[in-house]
Amino acid sequence: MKITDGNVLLTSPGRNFVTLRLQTDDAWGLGDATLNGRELAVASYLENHVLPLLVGRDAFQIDDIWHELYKGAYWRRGPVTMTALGAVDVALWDLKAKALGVPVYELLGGRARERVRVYGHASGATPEAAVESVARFVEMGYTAVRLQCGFEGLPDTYGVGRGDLYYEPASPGRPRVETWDTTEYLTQIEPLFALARRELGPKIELLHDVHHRLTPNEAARLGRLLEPYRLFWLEDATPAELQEGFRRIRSQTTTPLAVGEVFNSVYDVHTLITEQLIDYVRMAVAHSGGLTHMVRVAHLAELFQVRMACHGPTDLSPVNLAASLHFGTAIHNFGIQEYMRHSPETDEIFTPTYELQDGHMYVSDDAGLGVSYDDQSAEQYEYTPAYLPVARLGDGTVHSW
Ligand code: GCO
Ligand code: MG
Repeated sequence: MKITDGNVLLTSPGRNFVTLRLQTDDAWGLGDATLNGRELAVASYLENHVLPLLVGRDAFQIDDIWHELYKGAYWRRGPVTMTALGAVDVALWDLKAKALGVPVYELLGGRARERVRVYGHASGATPEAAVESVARFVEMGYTAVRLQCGFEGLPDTYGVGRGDLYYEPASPGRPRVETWDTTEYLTQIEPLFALARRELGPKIELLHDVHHRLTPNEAARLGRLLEPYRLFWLEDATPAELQEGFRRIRSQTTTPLAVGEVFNSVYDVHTLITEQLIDYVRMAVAHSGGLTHMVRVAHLAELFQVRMACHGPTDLSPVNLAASLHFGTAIHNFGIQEYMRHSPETDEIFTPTYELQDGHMYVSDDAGLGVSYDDQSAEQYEYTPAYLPVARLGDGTVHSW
């Protein structure tokens, strides 16, 4: 079944999405090629350097195409390359599943579970508002909720949503500047979780994202400080490039650790996995070479009792969420899926068929990923350059955002 055509599609229903559509005479498949704030780099990589190599290739040779694009480029890894490769890979799985008339999870080994547990994003300008927000997620049926809030001296810190359900950190124009202060954070975070446990009881699973802002030693202190509140995980406790940094954190605390949303290769995570320095790998299917590569990461992780929990923010499209849910449905050592609701305008373009019920997601049994692309709705929204914020300390020094 030969690939006859491919299109890179840009749309911006409140935020930018890049989608790859690959076609054969009888089927089509979609892949998410969105890299927040660097969208056009991936679009150009695909259009200029990948699509010309794909037309005429057998769409069913997914693994061979993966290796040709990975090894054949000579220049390996990196977010732009691996996002482009991820879009091709997911589009080919979608296409092949459609051509065979089965859902993607069947090709990944079949169902390992009936439904995929998700966690929601609660946040508020103050600890009180954030804990109330968790309570609303619990009322909606969620069994796991991420808790972030603004603190005194840190009004615009990472993770505080502008509305209750939609979270969008990127903004048009030059990057917004946010202020960071580690002492303010480390002195106010423990009372937040104390309040949450007092109000919400011991059972609800609570998660927290540090967003790469601490050193390994500060992160170790935080992990210890939060032990009494039984976190489900502490995410991105220290900048993720330094795998060895996690040795310090791991040796000091039993708080479970998750990391990986800025990774794109198994080589970014192999020390963390093989030394059992983390509990969850949070790589995104879209940014990590697609399902083909993520299955390899999952198999390595399984050998070391590490679980998979794919990055699933709203700055990736429903195509990526659907791919993550098929992965979560089929992969034995899957842990939990991040879920932030997409806007109604986004869902109108992609019309996803997955469904949320009682804090769990169900993928449909439609052939492929169960997501489509409505060109007409998409064309209403023109690509608008937008950037993530930059963080600076009080004295003006740049800090990890
Ligand atoms: C998460 C992430 C996101 C990122 C975003 C950057 O845990 O979902 O930290 O909120 O900040 O994906 O584009
Ligand atoms: Mg995160």
